[in-house]
Amino acid sequence: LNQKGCVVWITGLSGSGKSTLACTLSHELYSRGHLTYVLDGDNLRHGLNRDLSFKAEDRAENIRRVGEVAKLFADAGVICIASLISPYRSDRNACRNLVHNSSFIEVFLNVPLEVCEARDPKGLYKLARSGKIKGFTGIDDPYEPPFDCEIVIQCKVGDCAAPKSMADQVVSYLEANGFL
Ligand code: GGZ
Repeated sequence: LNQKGCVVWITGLSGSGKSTLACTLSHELYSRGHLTYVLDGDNLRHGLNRDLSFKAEDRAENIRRVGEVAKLFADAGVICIASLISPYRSDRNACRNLVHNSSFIEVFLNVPLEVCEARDPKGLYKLARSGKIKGFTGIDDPYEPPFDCEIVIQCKVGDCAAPKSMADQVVSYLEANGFL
């Protein structure tokens, strides 16, 4: 394995396309002969993190655990792709410090709330708007965008890039910075 491990940390709202980007990026890197592993927030909440709620303290613990696991993968030389809402800057920065700044690549999937809400793939925004889910990120719970992250993927109303071109943006960064 001729590869330096790293953590690609994808943050953004529910419905912004984090899981799709993670999966597309993973396939793209695999096809180029790189070893990757995807840690998806929503999936991990069915297993490793099944005891955690969406309160701020539990989100912090969720992100801490995933950060620790991501670090193990990176230490093993794997490109670990983590996709979690991770709405708090302090939690993301704690991961950055844990993993080591030089191998932590924060990707902000910047999709307007109205776009995420129009997609509403699981109907969760609808439930949040009607008050059936409380503390939903972007509705009645905060999302703190990064001040300064390695990659910003912009999506505007009516103008979102295809997942493949978003993944290519990350691949270019990894190439330019010696991770591939
Ligand atoms: C945000 C919630 C909530 C609340 C359930 N707030 O889009 P999804 O459905 O498939 O992914 C979301 C997932 C968020 O899990 P994370 O581990 O990524 O969150 S965090 O990083 O904030 O800990 C969403 C679903 O869980 N979901 N309730 N209240 N998202």
